[in-house]
Amino acid sequence: MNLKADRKRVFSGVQPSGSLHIGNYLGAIKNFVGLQDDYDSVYCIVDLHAITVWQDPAELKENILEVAAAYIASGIDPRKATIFVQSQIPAHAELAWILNCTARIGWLNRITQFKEKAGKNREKASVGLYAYPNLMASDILLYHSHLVPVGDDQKQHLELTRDIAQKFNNDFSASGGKDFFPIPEPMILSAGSRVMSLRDGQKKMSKSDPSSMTRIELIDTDDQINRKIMKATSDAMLLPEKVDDLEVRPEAKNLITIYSAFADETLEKVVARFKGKQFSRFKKELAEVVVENMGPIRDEFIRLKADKSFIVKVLDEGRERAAEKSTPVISEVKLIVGLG
Ligand code: AQP
Repeated sequence: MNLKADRKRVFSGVQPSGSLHIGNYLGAIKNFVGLQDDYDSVYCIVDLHAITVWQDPAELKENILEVAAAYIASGIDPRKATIFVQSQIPAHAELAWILNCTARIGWLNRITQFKEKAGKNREKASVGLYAYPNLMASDILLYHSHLVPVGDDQKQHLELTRDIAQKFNNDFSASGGKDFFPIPEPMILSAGSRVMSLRDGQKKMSKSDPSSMTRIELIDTDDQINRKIMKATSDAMLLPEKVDDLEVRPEAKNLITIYSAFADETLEKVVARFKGKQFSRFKKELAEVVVENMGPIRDEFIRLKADKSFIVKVLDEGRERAAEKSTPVISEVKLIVGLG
């Protein structure tokens, strides 16, 4: 059986867990677009991940379609890339169970995202939230993926995926597992790989933050973008003279990083342009560059959201293509493990 893709394969996903924001866009989706011409690109809507924390069922259904619309509005072409819903391919959950038996508890205990998301109430967190990284490993390995474009927050999960793949290959080397899973490489682009909250430069911009003032959402109007940026937390000083000065000024660093990512300019260039200026002046220009980039994506996103039959068709076709790619892998995994 030939499990090898003709081209190297890229896999990534976004959770339909709320309104997407510029962190998701800059840290992940924007990079997906650039890869679709050169790689066999598989972009998933990871709804099984989303339910590791409670989701309103009606909203979840809508959010799934919204992530698909956001992918396409951002420039992912469904004729080039496979766009599909994770729960529609049961092999994700099947392989995740097998990998639950490969991964070690000690490995999961080190995952910082679980600690952050579970917070003080760890005993009350779902088992799914704890085992989340194993499901993510399953998503990636099920497609024999080589590259995984993600934001900086997912780096540790990627390292775990590599450990799981290596252990699986070793554990089953005698029954066909040797080199079975390619060891995937993370792809973390520095500009925009960690966009912080507009209200707290130490906290990641996140869909689940209760305040929408902390993030710029894909759906935001130009006015909302302007207002959120003008009200973003800054500090009492003028803009810094050197990039190094940003290290102790998290809010300034965040706003300058966002500018640099959207304007596609280095931090050095942005700092040189605005050094010694007032935040109010800089924020005005920042809002302009964000509106210029996100405005057309928002308009297309709204248009696509209203065209449900098109989105459903894209997802149906994506499911078929994802099944074609993943069925031989899960069948082979079962043979290797001795199941069935
Ligand atoms: N703030 C961010 N900066 C850069 N990249 C980010 N990503 C998320 N937040 C930022 C990247 O977006 C992709 C999809 O993320 P996800 O949907 O899997 O969930 P998440 O990482 O947990 O993101 P959120 O927005 O914070 O969602 P909630 O609040 O639901 O947990 C990933 O590649 C991620 O790195």
